[in-house]
Amino acid sequence: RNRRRPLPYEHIIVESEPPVGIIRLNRPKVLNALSFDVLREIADALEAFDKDDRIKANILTGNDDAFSAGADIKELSEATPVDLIQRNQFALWDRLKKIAKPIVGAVSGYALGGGCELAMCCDMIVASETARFGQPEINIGIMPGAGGTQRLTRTVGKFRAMEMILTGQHITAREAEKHGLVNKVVPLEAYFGEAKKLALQIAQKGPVAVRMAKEAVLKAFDTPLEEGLQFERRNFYLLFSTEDMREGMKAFMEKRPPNFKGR
Ligand code: DAK
Repeated sequence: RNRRRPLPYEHIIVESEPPVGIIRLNRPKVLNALSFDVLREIADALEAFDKDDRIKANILTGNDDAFSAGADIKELSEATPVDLIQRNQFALWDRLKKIAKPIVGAVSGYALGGGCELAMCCDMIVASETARFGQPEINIGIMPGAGGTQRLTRTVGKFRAMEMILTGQHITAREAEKHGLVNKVVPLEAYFGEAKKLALQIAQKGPVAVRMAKEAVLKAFDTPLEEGLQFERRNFYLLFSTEDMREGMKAFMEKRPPNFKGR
């Protein structure tokens, strides 16, 4: 319990508090700008938690002032298309997309550009009242490049997404809540605790069912309904082969809490 293990990370702080894995972006001087190395570390840490049986859910967070102000503009300013291709930064974003265990984003302060896109890679978002979301890339002559035009549009709708992406204006946590971009907004002192509550709640469920359910929900983003329903059905059938399913239903009938084993 509350074990902290020092890991070889430079730009993030990783805390293993089974059943929750916590990843904090830690470049406060640049508002947690996402350099290539930060992203790589986030992907490494999430993959390590995916392999750790004691961890059932993750929290991805920054600090009170910034979740992340986006891609590291210093690093990008000199880049050529060939640099971008060679660095293959998109591969890192693809790794984030493949994380199997749920990720709760705990967002306070700025979540801009790549930072907003990183928040949208999470499965749920708890925001502090001070959080601000935006895709300001247009202000520096580019456009969202890590899913913003797609994920934001699917989440808040075409008109709102156009406004944010074409004007670069930020929206407040309350507006984000109204438009379905965050699960809940709480006072500054409470956002991390709320995120943890959500993670702990999920951690009590059967891990295989959680994993299959997450996968099926994400499938809704890139499949037509019929195909998505087929996918859901496969995962549903599969859960009937787990010990956790027998245990869950047995526990219900015996009026006791289930003892899930992730088998
Ligand atoms: N990159 C680098 N440094 C940043 C930064 C960023 N995105 N954001 C802030 N900083 C640094 C500032 O330069 C400043 O450093 P010093 O001057 O003290 O050395 C320090 O953080 C504090 O920032 P400010 O002094 O500006 O603080 P303010 O409170 O006045 O303003 C702000 C806060 C968040 C409104 C402002 O810093 C700001 O507008 N920041 C930039 C926000 C932004 O434009 N973000 C979008 C970046 S473009 C890709 C995938 C994705 C992307 C790119 C490629 N591939 C897969 C290839 C994504 C692109 C983006 O995100």
